[in-house]
Amino acid sequence: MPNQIPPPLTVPAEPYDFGFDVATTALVVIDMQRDFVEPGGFGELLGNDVSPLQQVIDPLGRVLAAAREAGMTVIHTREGHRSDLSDCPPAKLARGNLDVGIGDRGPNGRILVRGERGHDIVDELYPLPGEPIVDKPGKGSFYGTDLDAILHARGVRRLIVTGVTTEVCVHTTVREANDRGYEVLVLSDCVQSYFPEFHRVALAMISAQGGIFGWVTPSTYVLDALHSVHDSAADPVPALH
Ligand code: TIU
Repeated sequence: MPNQIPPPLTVPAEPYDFGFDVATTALVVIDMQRDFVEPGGFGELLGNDVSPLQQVIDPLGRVLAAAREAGMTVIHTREGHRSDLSDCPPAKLARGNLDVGIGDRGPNGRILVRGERGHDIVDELYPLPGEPIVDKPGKGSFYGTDLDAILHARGVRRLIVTGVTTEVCVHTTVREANDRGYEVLVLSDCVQSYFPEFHRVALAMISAQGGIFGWVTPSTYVLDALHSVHDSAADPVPALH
């Protein structure tokens, strides 16, 4: 076989085409946890209807499968805290004046506490062994975590970002990544918000001003690109005579 340098891939995006390859790009799946996506968790306690977030599961599942098949790095994040809450800032604990808040018991266990059922990722998108899970105390995936070290160790320079919620943990992560020199593509149908207007504007803010934070595109283009990697890898090797 000739050397295995992956082909450069290009997808249409706002504000212009985004180029990537599977070797230097990671799929980042942000906070697809029961506490945000299912009833009885932190999202609902904050007064939100969680059902819009469930729309992300199907398209994101397809991207996850294609990324795995193409051999791309896949990283999952979870927002949450130690069981003694020692890593939760008092300001975060107090925020919202909630009767039941972070660390309190809900239908899926203690809210946003590591090891509890609600804190974990939904079954449909569950990490495979070997896919790093980054537990983060805040909204951004870089703050207080080893995500940057993991990406550096793998030579990753570009991120394809998915998950919830668009204007909170996704946006904070995109901003953190941008300031650290990563090129970031956000998949518009694989991120969601409890607020349709915030979702729309948050995406517009990323690609405005020539891509001030990054690029935005629907997942179909990335699926096609990733499938082309897999298809070309599956091409029969000419027999040697
Ligand atoms: N409340 C809300 O929209 N989001 C969060 O608190 N965390 C994440 O976005 N993951």
